[in-house]
Amino acid sequence: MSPASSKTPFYITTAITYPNGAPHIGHAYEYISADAMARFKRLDGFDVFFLTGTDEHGLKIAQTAEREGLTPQEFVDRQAEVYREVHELLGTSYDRLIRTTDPDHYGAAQSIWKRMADAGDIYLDKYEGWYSVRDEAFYTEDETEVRDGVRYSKETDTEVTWTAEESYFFRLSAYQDRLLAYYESHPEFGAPQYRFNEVISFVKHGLEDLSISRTSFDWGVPVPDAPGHVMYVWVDALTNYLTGVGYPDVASEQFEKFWPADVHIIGKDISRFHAIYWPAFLMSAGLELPRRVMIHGFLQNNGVKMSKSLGNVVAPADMIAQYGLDAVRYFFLREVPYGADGSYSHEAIVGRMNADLANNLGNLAQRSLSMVAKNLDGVVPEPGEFTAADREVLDAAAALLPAVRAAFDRQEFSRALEAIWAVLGDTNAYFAEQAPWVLRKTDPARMATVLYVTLEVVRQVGILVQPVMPASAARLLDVLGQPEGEARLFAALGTPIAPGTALPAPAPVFPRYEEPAGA
Ligand code: ME8
Repeated sequence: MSPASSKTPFYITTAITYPNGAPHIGHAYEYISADAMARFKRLDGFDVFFLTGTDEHGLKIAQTAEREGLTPQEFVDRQAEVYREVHELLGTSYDRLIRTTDPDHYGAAQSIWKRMADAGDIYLDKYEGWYSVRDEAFYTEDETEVRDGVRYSKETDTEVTWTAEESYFFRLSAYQDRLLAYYESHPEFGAPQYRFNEVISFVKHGLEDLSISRTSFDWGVPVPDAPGHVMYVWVDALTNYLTGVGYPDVASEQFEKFWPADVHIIGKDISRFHAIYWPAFLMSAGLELPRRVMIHGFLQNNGVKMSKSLGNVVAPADMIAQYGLDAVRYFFLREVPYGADGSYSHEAIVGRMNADLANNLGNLAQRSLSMVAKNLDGVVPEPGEFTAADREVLDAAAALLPAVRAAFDRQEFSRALEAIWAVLGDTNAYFAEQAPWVLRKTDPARMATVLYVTLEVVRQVGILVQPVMPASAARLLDVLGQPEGEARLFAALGTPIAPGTALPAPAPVFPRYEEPAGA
């Protein structure tokens, strides 16, 4: 075994969530997708660091805390725990759950501020403009509109209020050309292209300097040497990606190894912060830029936007209780092309569970395994010479890893799963055509070969779906006699299942979803 230090590092992050409300399916979607990516890279031999967490400062948090009669600190302590529990429920394999109230994060945020100030990019002026507390974002007058006497952000439809205060500014306007040049020379930086194009056209329209401190409240990271000023929450929040890997100690082993991040996973509403402000801050601070910002879409309930007033906000816990964690993980990653907006519904989830999981994968595994148990003493048989039909499915399964890897590297999770299920479809057809239950009487040696081929495809699939369905894949690999550890890494895909492997009693791994009686 090579030592861990020789592995290629891979650093992945999610957005850090505002913990002011209850976790919803949109959050779960982001955590699940980033988690699948992190697990994929670990299985593929990378040294992964996976960061997620909570964004605990800012006016929105301070106001919510006040409404609940708590201090901001009491409020975020309580809410951070709620989000920690969601991660536990989802099986998120994070390496650190960062909180922007963690002591090391204050030092990191103040350090990047000082670097930007030293670069001459921060100056003191007066801010006058429209602020959305909900978005923690500033809007220009023409980005807002008035309806029934209330002014809203056109883009996000949240209320904005007139804000006038002394503020530090970041010279964002000076970065327009450098950002455009960077996008041009790094075509992998923003994805998917159709979402990143919006970012590019925003930058092309011209950038205004950004207000980056507030004096009207104190729930934030203090600006160095500027009493009364706290940092604009987004300066503090974005810096979490540096804190998570050891910044400001840029000479630390962790920082040298993991920075720059390989991919920031974020939703479409915050692409401007990640693909414009964040690279500009890093350029100013003389730090490397993340390699990629992957912008996912929004999930809707039955095609309708989730909102508290409509009462259609689904709690991740309820969905998991109903369908099981792995079915939910599979559904989200398979159903919606990553980047696009998507919708979920009971019918769609049950459809995927029964067709893809119970039928195509579960039945194939169960039928082949129970034939081995009944007819071959539960031992993986020695195959005979492979026919063209055998070779076709075996070769298709062996070709999956490069295809699935290429898809994951672009966060095209649905394409990866589609490729795997295409092979399962072909293998089901092969199994039906070869009819091993007939061969049992006519040609037992040939039956053994067909079962061997089928088990080998199921093994490949079991290994490859681990990032998406960790617990079910583990059970599948258990019944295939594949021990935990090396036999389950992607490196093991090239070594076919060993004849003579004793298999435990087969147990179904993917049950059909049955409507509860009376439903
Ligand atoms: O924006 N579908 O936090 P947040 C899919 N604190 N994704 C959704 C979604 C939906 N319906 N609703 C929200 C923040 N999201 C900041 C981030 S990062 C330095 C600071 C996504 O709690 C959203 O796009 O409002 C974002 O990526 C994440 O959930 C957290 O949103």
